[in-house]
Amino acid sequence: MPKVKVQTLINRRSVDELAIFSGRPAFLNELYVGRPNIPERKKLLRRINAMLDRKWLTNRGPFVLELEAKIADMVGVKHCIATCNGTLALIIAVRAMQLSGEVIIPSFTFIATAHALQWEGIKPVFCDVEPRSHNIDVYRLVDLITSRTTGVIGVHLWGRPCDIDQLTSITKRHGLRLLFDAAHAFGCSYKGHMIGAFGDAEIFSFHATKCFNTFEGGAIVTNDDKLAEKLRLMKNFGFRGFDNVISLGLNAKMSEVAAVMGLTNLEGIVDFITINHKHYRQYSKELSNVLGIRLIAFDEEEKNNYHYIVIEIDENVTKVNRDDFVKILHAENVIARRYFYPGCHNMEPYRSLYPGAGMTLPETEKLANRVLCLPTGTAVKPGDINKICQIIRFIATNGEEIKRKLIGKDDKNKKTQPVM
Ligand code: T4K
Repeated sequence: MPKVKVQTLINRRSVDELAIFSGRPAFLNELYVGRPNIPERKKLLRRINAMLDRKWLTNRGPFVLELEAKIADMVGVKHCIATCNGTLALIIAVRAMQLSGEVIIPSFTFIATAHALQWEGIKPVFCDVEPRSHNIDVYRLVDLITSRTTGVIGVHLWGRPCDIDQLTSITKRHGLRLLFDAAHAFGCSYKGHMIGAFGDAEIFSFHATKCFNTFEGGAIVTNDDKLAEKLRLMKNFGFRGFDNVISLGLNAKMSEVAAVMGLTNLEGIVDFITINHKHYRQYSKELSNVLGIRLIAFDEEEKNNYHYIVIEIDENVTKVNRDDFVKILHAENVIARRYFYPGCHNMEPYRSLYPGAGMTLPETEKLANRVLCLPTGTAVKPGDINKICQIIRFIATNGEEIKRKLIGKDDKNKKTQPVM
């Protein structure tokens, strides 16, 4: 991909100069949410060569074992079980924890959290989120517990921990298992302790778009020896030694080349997070006085990976709604994302299975229509952020006029479309 070059067209004087109308895009090439962090190539290639020379490509290879040990040490847990992705980490954790019946999760999450349960024949019961934190609302959760409930999956959305203390005490009180989907939260802490050490287990995603990636990958971390043993069997067909299958299992192993990427990225993670942190501070500063735009804040007393730059758009103030912001930004080549629109309960199969779910999820429904993720990470430069913020400010301060023009444009398009 060519390097992103920025055009100096940001000081727009009129709404017509927006690319969605007749202007030139602010960026020549697309700026994405989720461009992968790439480690130092020499080190990466050196390890790949060692792997090739050794002719050991998967199945408990030395690089996977090294990565597991390093992650367990970093997180402060006894066991790390590396997997081929975060979704399979969830699926085998759900199974190994013997979850069944109903499990409570937030609907405002990536679809994999719900799919892992449904895949295992478990009903995901969607709980609303708390509007400030975007995380599962522990007070609403209590009302959803029934005799069929066996567990809760808390999601540390955007890397910001959910209310772990409350979730721990509620699940203990009701005899439920507690799993955390920490897909976003590698490198983050809660009350000074690293995410990964809470609940019965936590899972990470090391997908290419995450702060720390192994191309594709994931891990389950836990302090529970028995659970760890089960998980290790499950991720490898249930094999204990040659020819000896002692339980049901599937193939959820991480490959050596993924671990190579992980080990090399681990050496760069402090730098990646430092860049993310700087970007977060810049966004925070440059959007601080834009009316109708709220940047989701991280608690800087804790460890954060600052990997998601999330804004909430208040259409009542900006006059332009979130979806129109998306269209305008995309026209400028800023590929902002509507994570996690429209909420799991509005996607299949859940929309058909539980058609009334939205009635009990008012905050989720609101957020799903207000939230927007902006580009950050090592592929984004401070000058890019400055321009993105200028565009956002321009949209927010010229909302009325932009909205009128967008409606006019839509009407025109409708008229020019042939009648079928
Ligand atoms: N739980 C939660 C809470 C999660 O957020 C996720 C994953 C999981 C569980 C499951 O973990 P995994 O099984 O995925 O390990 C992306 C990721 O695919 C997904 O991992 C992630 N969450 C989710 C939040 O985002 P999409 O559909 O947005 O991916 P995609 O392909 O549109 O990529 C996003 C942008 O990144 C693209 O617009 C361009 C850029 N990109 C992407 C890739 C893959 C690149 O520049 N290079 C690349 O190689 O889901």
